[in-house]
Parts: sequence; C-alpha cells; structure tokens
Amino acid sequence: MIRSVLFALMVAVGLLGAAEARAHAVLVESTPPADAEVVGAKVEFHLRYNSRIDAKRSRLSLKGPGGSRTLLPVQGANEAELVARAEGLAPGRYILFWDVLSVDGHVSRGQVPFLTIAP
Ligand SMILES: [Cu+2]
Repeated sequence: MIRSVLFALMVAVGLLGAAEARAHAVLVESTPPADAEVVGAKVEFHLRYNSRIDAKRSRLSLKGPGGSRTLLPVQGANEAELVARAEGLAPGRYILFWDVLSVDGHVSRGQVPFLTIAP
C-alpha cells in the first residue's frame, strides 16, 4: 500500500516536472541556422520556439568582429517567433545570444553561432 502510494507520488512529480520543462521556451528553429554561412552584411534573424514568448521582454545581442551590439527583437509571424535584423556586419564569426521570457514567467537562454562572408 505504502509502496503504491509512493509510486503514484513519484509518477505525479515526474509528470509535473515534464510539464514544467515543456513550459520553458526552447529554440526549435532559427534563421540563420546554427553554424550557417551568411553572404553579405545584412542578416534577418527568425527564432522559432516551442512555446509562446514575450517579445517585449526578450533580449537579443550579437557578438562579433566589431564588438557587441543589442538587437531589437519584435514578434514574428506568431507569439512563438522572434524576429530581428542586423546590418553592416563585417565578414567574420558571430554569435547571436538570445534571452527570452516564456509565458510561464521563466527565462531561457541560448546562442546561435554563424559566419558572415563577403559577397
Ligand atoms: Cu518554465
């Protein structure tokens, strides 16, 4: 009896944990994709997540040959997508750092490295 109650508790906690993990925003797809080569000095970023995110409270920054810059993210085609653009990029290696607030109130972070090459 005690064992079955314990088991039920463990299952309940496990399921809660899984629901909580799903609630955090996870990057599902990005443009450019990680480690892509982008031709030219202009990049439009599209970041698609597995859940709705708050574009106004999410941050994007770009680190590269010219130093770091903050990008202004806006909502994309839906509430799970962030869009931003960067211009005047010198050829080289960049890392886009994303820091998003999902609707469950939790922040998640990640990065997308890419390379720009001269046309
Ligand atoms: Cu969460």
